[in-house]
Order: sequence, then C-alpha cells, then structure tokens
Amino acid sequence: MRKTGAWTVVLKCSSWACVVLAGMFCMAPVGHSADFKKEYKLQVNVGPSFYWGIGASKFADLVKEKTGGRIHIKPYFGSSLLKGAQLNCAQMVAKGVIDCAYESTINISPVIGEANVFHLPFFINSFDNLDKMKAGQSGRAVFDAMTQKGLQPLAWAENGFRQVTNSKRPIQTPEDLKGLRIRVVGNPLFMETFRQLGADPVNMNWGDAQTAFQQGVVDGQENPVGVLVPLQIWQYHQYATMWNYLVDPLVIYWNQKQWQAFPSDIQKAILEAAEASGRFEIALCRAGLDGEQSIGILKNEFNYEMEVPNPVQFMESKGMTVTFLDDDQVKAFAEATRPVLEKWTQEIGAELVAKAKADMEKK
Ligand code: X2X
Repeated sequence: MRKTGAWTVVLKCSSWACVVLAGMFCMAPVGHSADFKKEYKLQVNVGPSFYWGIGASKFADLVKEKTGGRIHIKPYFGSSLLKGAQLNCAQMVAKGVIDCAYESTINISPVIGEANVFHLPFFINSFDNLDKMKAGQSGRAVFDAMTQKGLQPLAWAENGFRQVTNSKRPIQTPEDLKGLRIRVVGNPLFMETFRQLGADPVNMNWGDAQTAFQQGVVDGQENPVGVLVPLQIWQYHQYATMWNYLVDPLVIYWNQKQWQAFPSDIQKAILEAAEASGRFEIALCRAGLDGEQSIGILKNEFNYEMEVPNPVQFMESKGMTVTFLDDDQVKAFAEATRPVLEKWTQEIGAELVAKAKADMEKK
C-alpha cells in the first residue's frame, strides 16, 4: 500500500521535492532487508552430512525463520571459502573476509590459543566436565579471548570427544600406537601428543585426509563419532578405541564489527538461532553416548528421530572392533602424555588451566 501511495504523489507533482518525498515513502525502515547483505557466508570445515554440518544447516534455517527472511546465511561446507585451509577460519572471520563460522575450537586455535584448553591430552574426560567448563570461568575466558580478537562468539556446539581409529590393530596401550602413521590436524599440540606416544603423526587438512584414508596413505586418524559414522570410517579402518583423550567443542561466531552494526532485534534472533542449533547439534553428537538424554532432547524438543541411535553398535555392525579402555588403561596413556600436558599448560597459561580444573570440580 505504501508503494501505491508514493507513486500517486510522484504522478501528481513532478518537482524535485516530490521525488524526494516519494523516495522517503519507499525508504526502508531500520532493520529492513535493504540494510543487509544478500548472503552471509558461513564457514564450515566438514560436509553437510556430518552431524556438525547438519547443525550448521539448522542454524541457517533458524536464522531465516527467526529474522523473517531478512538474514540469509549460506553455509560453505568443506572449508571451500578457505580452499581447505581449515586453520585460517578465525583469521578470515576477524578480517571480515568471511562473515561467520560454525567451527571447531581446534580450527580457531591458531588465533585463539586459549581454545587449546579443550585439547590438553587426557584432561577432560566426560560430557559433564565439558559442560561445566563451557558454563564456567574457563569457557568464559575462551569467549573473552575471541572478543579481544574481533570475533563475536554466539553459542557453543560440538564435534565431540575424539577417538582413534586405524587399519592395523586394536589400541589398548601406548605401545600399540608405536610406529603407526596417524593423520592429525595441523595443530602442534596434536602432533606432539602422538609423537609422545611413539606414533608417526602426519598433519593434513581434513579435505586431504579423506583422500589419504581412501588411499591408505595413513594407518589411522582421530575424530569423534559424529564424523566417523557419516564418513563410514569402517571402509578404511577396522579398529576404533574409545579413549576420550580430548574434546572438540564448536563455537558459532560472527565478525564482531558486522555483528555490532546489526540492530538489536536481528542480534537477538541470530543469537536464539545459534543457541537452538547448538543444543540440537550437541544432541546429535552425543546421541547414544549419554544414555537416553540426547535422544530424548532430539525427540522431544526438535521432533527429530536419530538414524543411528547407537553409534558404537552401528560401527560394530559394520565389522569394526571397538575397544573401550578401563581406568587403568586410560591412566597409562595419561602418564605417557603428561610432558605434553605440562608443556601446553604453560603455553595456554597456567591460570586458565587452573580455572578449567576449578570448573570441573564444581558440584
Ligand atoms: O580436521 C578434523 O579432523 C576435524 C574435521 O575434526 C576438524 O575440523 C577439527
């Protein structure tokens, strides 16, 4: 109707003032789609079928819904915006080359060294401890470090506790890892951990890693079940060890300058979408690993039926040998990697590691 009104005015008078008047009628109010980019690019390291990829798509859908279509996020899977260089994501979002990301704490660690607090070997061993850290002062410290670097953290999501798989033998003791060529992400903490265990780690971007598994260039790798199941790791590796050696939360974040320029109703809508998609995605990654809890969240809150409700059983049904370690076995790995934990406690900052311990000890 507003448009018709403006045209009527323009037709009735031809003076410059009338044209301006018409322009004002047509002008978008604050927060209208005309103020926004046509597309906001979302960086995602994995493909759309991985649980983390499904979470990223959910985020984009929820943002569209909650902003009434004013904000259109397009996920770029497989780090295509970075030509596969997954470790460059935080730098590119901070610069504003990429608008936002649904990304692993491992992949932001070159810019946010504090994020490595989640990657200390055999330091966090349960979902409960992880949740306490995210809700506590150590999680807050990681978010604060992001805001210092031009990134606006919105919500946590998850990749999960990382498990080791290989094509040679079951891994039950550090000796079993000796000489195995293991693909790891190009974060020195990972290289050092596997070297310390006597393995032969090779760092590779995720895009190259998948080809390396296919071609048998490496004997093994480490990733959570939310990656192992969609990847169908059993095609390459027969053995998996569930050792929860470290955890890989995801953070949903935005370029800070761009974020601050959004009107508050848009910020609120995006924030709600980030939180809801994070809750959904965390449940996907934990389904079948935390009793009925995550399966229940998916069913009751998101009306979502898990295709693989028991990932371990599923991997076994595909012919994999899945090994669980008892406390003593885990202790042997923890002892063997202690020098790495100690060195990286200094790198990350003893104060932050102490905060993480205090968070985990809270009842
Ligand atoms: O590269 C990996 O192993 C992956 C997919 O887990 C991450 O992006 C950290």
